[in-house]
Amino acid sequence: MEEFYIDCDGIKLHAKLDRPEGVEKCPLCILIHGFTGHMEEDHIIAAQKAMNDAGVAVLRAEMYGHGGSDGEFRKHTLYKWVTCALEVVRYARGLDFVTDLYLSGHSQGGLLTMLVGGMCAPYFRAILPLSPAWMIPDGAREGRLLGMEFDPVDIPETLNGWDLQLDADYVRVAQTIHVEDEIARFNGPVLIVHGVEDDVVPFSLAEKAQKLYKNAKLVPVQGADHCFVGHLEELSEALRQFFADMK
Ligand code: FER
Repeated sequence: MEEFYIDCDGIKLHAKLDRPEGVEKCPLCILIHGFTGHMEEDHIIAAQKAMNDAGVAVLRAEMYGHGGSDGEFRKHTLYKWVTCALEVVRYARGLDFVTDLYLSGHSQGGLLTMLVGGMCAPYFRAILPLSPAWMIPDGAREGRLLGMEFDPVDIPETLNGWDLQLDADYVRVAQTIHVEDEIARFNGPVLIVHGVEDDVVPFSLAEKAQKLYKNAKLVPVQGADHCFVGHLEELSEALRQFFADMK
């Protein structure tokens, strides 16, 4: 494992690179955590290990305001995350051992995967949104986020929900994002893995995304919650199988 920082216009992004043993060149998957998350969460580590087992190097990176990266949580927005992710993609494309590039992320990182997947479609062999929280932009437009309701026109300066504080800019930015446009721009293979009992991001959203993508596979994980607690093996198996099929 190599640990380092990727510079994003003066914002330091904390990153770790894990390469499978005994191979010189291999594919690489960028892997991003979710909202309030970080790269050491159990489901992120499980995904990283499964990908390594499948012969894929994994670049975990923490986005603005999260984990060991710069930035304040309350000031993060999806634009800032997109800007960070584009810099991580640039970094990954400069690594000379990499054959094919993949992008994956959990929840808000899954939403990011769908956005950047559309924006940089030709760069990715496939994308893997895990429990993607792609209802966030609609929630921002409708005034429903963090389990609370607010005025989506006259947005409160601070959203207080789930014991967190988030600046209004998070909502303003999310309101401008149209995930369907980026879904339509990605024609390659997509793997969605989603817990059927997820009570943070409903499973029905994964079914909707699977239908909208031209070439998506959905692996439902029966009995699993948002972070696949107690079901990490099913998540790992879905990832190993997907990468085996990519060979
Ligand atoms: C929300 C529901 C889910 C929300 C964020 C999430 C900002 C993200 C969850 C995650 O990334 O795990 O209402 O509001």
